[in-house]
Formats: sequence, structure tokens, C-alpha cells
Amino acid sequence: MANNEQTLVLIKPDAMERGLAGRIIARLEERGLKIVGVKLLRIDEALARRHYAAHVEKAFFPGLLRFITSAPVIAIVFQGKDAVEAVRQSMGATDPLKAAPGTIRGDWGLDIGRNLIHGSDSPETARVEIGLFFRPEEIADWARDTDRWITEP
Ligand code: D4T
Repeated sequence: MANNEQTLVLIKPDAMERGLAGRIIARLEERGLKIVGVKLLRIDEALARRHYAAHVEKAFFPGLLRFITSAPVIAIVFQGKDAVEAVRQSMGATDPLKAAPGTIRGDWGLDIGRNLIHGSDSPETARVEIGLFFRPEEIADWARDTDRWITEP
């Protein structure tokens, strides 16, 4: 079932403000990942506290809260072979200065507080995070004609 793994991606406010959303989404789509859910929304404080529950006590949380609620984000569910790991790899390290060139953060970022994109860090986290942003009927688990040219059946 790893061929159909799902992960949550957020195109963060900095990417939206900088007009990078399309290019970031294109990188993941061109890699072979399939969009099965997408929406534009403004994250409010309640959703931010749930999504970043692991970080609410951290010193950087107030800044993270201001940032993530500062503009709309695009939430996307990507599906594909080992989608969680594939997205994390394409994003690069959390701190853009440590992210390899060629990754999204390594090519377009400089600051950990402006790191452009979120991707779930495990399949279990992905299930929880997808549930925060999408209702089940908003996910379209569709068969794409090109899937067999991306993943061996
Ligand atoms: P997200 O969750 O946004 O995909 O990022 P990561 O999974 O790569 O990193 P994370 O959970 O450790 O951090 C969540 C979020 O907090 C911001 N942050 C993090 C920050 O502003 N300052 C910091 O010192 C840290 C550790 C960046 C990502």
C-alpha cells in the first residue's frame, strides 16, 4: 500500500507572499506525486495550535503562530509511492541553511522561520494532519493514467 501513501503539504504564507506556490507544487507534481486533495485557507489560531501541538510550549511558537496565520496557505494531500519520505526529501532540512541545494528550502530559503513548505513527518502524522485540514469526502483517490509510468505496479 506504500504506492498509495498520502501526506499533507502546506504551502506556507512566505511562499504565497513570494509567488512561489506554483513552482513548489510543480516540483512535487513533476516528481510523480498525485494531488488527491487541495484547498486554500487561512489557518486560525485554533487550527495552528492543533497542527503544531508538539511545539506550543516552545520559545519559537509565538513567532510561528504569527507567521502561519499571516496569509492564506494552500493545503494539499499528495499521494504516491512513499509519499511522506519523498516530500520530506524534496523539501530539504527544516533549516533552509542546512537544506541541500536542489531542495525546495535549499533553493528558495534562508531562515528557519520562513521555510516555505510543511510536509508530514510520518504516515501516522500524515493521517492526523490530513484529518485536521480535510473531510474524507474532500479527498479524491483517483486512478491516473500515468501512474504506471511512475510506479511499477
Ligand atoms: P514543518 O512542520 O513546518 O514541516 O517543519 P519541520 O517538520 O521540517 O520542522 P519542525 O516540525 O521541527 O518545526 C515546525 C516549524 O516550526 C518552525 N521553527 C522550527 C521555527 O520557526 N524555529 C525553530 O527553531 C524550529 C525548530 C519551522 C517549522
